[in-house]
Parts: sequence; C-alpha cells; structure tokens
Amino acid sequence: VGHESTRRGALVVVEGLDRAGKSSQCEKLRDYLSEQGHTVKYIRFPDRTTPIGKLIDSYLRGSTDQEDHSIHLLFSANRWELAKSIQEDIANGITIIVDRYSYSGAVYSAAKANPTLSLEWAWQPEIGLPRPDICLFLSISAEEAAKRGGFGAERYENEAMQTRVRELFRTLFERQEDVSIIDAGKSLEEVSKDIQVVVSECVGRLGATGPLRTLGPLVN
Ligand code: ADP
Ligand code: 2DT
Ligand code: MG
Repeated sequence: VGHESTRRGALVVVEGLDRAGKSSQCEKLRDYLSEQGHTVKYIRFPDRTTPIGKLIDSYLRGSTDQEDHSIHLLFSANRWELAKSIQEDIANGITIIVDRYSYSGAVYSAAKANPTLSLEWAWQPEIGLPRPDICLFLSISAEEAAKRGGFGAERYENEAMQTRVRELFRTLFERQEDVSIIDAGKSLEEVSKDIQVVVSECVGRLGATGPLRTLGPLVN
C-alpha cells in the first residue's frame, strides 16, 4: 500500500441565464477533461431526482405553489443533500462540473423582489457548502439569448424575471472571487475554447490551492 495521496479533483461551476449555453458547454467540458485523462462527473442543480428535487420540479413546472422563502430553502437543501458526496468525490480525485449552483440559488430568489428576500438573505444558507475552484459565468445579452429560441413554459422563463436575474448576477459576481466571465455570445466552439483555457489554468494550480474550501459570507 503506497502512501502517495490522490491528487484531488476540481469543483467547476457553470452559471448563467437561461439559454446562455450552460448545458451544452458542460457536456463539451466533460468530454475535453475526460480526453485529458481526468475522471469527470457532470451534475446539475436543481437535482430533480431526490425527494426535495421532486418538490422543486413540480414548483418549476407550475403544478404546485410554494412560499418564496420556503422554496428558496428547498433549493439550498437540494445542494446540502449532495454536499458530502461532492466533497468525497473531489477528495477521491474526481473533477465535478456543476450546471448551476448557489449563484443561481441566490439570484433567482432575490429577483422576486420580495421585501424580506434580499440577496444577502438568500446567500446565507449557502455558507459552508463546497466552494467552487472556479465559476464560469456565461454572459449573454438578452438579444443573443432571444435568438436561441423563445421562452420555455417553466416558472422564471419570462422577460421581466430574466432582466432582474441578469442585473443580480452582475451584482453578485462583483462580490465573488474565482469567477471568470465568459463571452457566451460567440460560437459554441469559440466559447468552448475560452472555457478550456480558464479551466486548464485552474486545474493546473490546484496543488497550490490546497484542499476544497467552503463558501463564505458575501463581501462588499
Ligand atoms: P442553457 O443550459 O444555458 O439554458 P443550452 O446549452 O441548453 O443553454 O443552450 C440553449 C440553446 O442555445 C440550445 O438550442 C443550444 O443548442 C443553443 N446554443 C448554445 N450555445 C450556443 C452558441 N454558442 N451559439 C449558438 N447557439 C447556442
Ligand atoms: P434549469 O433546470 O433549466 O437549469 O432551470 N433555480 C436554480 C433557482 O431558482 N434556484 C436554484 O438554487 C437553482 C439551482 C433557475 C432551473 C431553474 O431553477 C432556477 C432556473
Ligand atoms: Mg440548461
């Protein structure tokens, strides 16, 4: 039995508005990192398969209603229920690509303009969750997003909500480290190349980063 420790995996989050290209780019990044010899998992939030995820799914589809704070905490709980397995995978050398995370969590809830649901309030339950080594924010204009198809039928898929979400993402990411803003208005291939450069750099300096960290409070 050797004593060499396994090199830990990276926690890579992909964020952005609807139709920014998150899911397409997560798949491309998974394939790229696998080809580079990494063991990779691709997960997404909300994870609609768990009991909490099923409540979230019916809320997003509009078949049930939930009080704003209550559904917010369920979205957060849906991350907490996977936190331990994420930590274990990372420690075991698996790189995890995450399609939406705490940033969507805080921003979509705060965008409801509920007077007691500020961005600060919404961030609180995220504190202590596994902290991404890098968060790629796929930035796209409303015009470019519109070219990629109309709104879907789920809750939040409307112009007013998307506009507020865009503004809040900007506010939130001004207050976060380890965020890389990617111009998602370029072609699928160009965006993918830009992401590869940033993620390769991140993976390259993992040794210096030390163990997986946890999310802290919002800083001004
Ligand atoms: P998201 O997961 O952010 O909602 P998707 O990856 O599902 O976005 O992409 C939304 C739509 O836009 C899909 O039809 C996809 O093929 C298309 N798309 C994604 N990225 C690009 C791009 N860079 N240029 C043009 N179309 C794109
Ligand atoms: P997609 O499955 O198409 O990504 O849409 N959301 C997501 C929240 O309101 N809070 C959260 O914590 C997360 C992760 C964003 C999921 C929708 O759910 C919203 C769009
Ligand atoms: Mg998607």
